[in-house]
Amino acid sequence: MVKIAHISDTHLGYSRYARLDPESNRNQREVDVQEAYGRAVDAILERDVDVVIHSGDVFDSVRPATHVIIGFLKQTARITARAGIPYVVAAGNHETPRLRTTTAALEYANLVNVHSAHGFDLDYWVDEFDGVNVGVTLVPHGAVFGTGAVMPARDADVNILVTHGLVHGLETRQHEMGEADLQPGMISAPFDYIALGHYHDFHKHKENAYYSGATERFGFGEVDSKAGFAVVEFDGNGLESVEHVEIETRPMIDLPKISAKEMDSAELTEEVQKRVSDVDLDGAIVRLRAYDVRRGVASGVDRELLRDLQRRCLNFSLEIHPEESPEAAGEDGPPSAVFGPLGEEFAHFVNSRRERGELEKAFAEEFLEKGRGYLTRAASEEPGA
Ligand SMILES: [Mn+2]
Repeated sequence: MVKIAHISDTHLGYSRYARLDPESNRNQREVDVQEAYGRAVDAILERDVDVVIHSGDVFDSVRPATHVIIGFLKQTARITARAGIPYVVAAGNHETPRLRTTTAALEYANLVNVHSAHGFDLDYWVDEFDGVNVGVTLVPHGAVFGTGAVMPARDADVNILVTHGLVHGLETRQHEMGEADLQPGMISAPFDYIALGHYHDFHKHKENAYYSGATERFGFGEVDSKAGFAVVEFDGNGLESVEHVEIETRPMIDLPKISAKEMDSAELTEEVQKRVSDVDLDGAIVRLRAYDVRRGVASGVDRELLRDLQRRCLNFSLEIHPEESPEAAGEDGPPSAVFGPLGEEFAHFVNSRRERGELEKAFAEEFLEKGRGYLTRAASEEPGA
């Protein structure tokens, strides 16, 4: 019997919204994502697994900040150095440098004994557990395009393929850009298990191929996703079971949409009030979308109410759509205005001044760009740095 933990899409270093964690002064969502990985490590250690496999997008970017890398190494060392459990990873699209000469941040993982495939070649790792040979073929994002069908190694008892990308027939929502499609042929060989990364929901693609899902949610496209990882067991005949283990994350709430036809500002305010009453919003990430909003109505919504909601929630955004319905706007169609994140509110302020002719075009653009830069820096700067 061999048991593995299959984890993926931890996206360490992801940050969003202007709120800072009061203790560390770092972006609160970045801290959330780091803590979600820590909770996944806790849950993995409780389950007495033989191997941990990460199927990519460990980091959210090619150049994660130093504290993000250190956070990853500290948590991962609890598995490798302290518990002595092997850990293998194949890089995803988010962390793969465009240039072959750029060093990948996953190179650091070697320092805590992780076996990491982050270049442009296939890699193979093998180990033995109670007389059972487990062979893991790793196809990192950089090798996906040049690779045809991958075959299992002949001398292993349990054969696992790890790769990162989107299988045919699935669509990612919002966070991903669709730059990582997998060719069906590549994952067609008779592996005992194919550990897939990139799609953020736990998902069975084929009898032997699963996405473990992400360890957090990275936008409202994933509001219904359950964060976690998978525990996979093998017996003498190959794959025995795949179980999704959920981990706790910050609540994300998509409130029922408002149809604002014929409403004036006072009525829209009242409707917002109704939607948020009796909902536990404290600390949550909350979105409320209003459709069919007439021109000029949104700017008259009670600002005191919106400010109060923004104080209670990690982030509260009221999205204003002039279209009649979500279908008319496209389910994630861009709103005409968002009352919420500071940067978006600032952009709205500058643009409406410009539209009214109070600011010249060139000045407004420069003002907007500079202001956004300051806000972003203010949100990400470490004290004293
Ligand atoms: Mn990805």
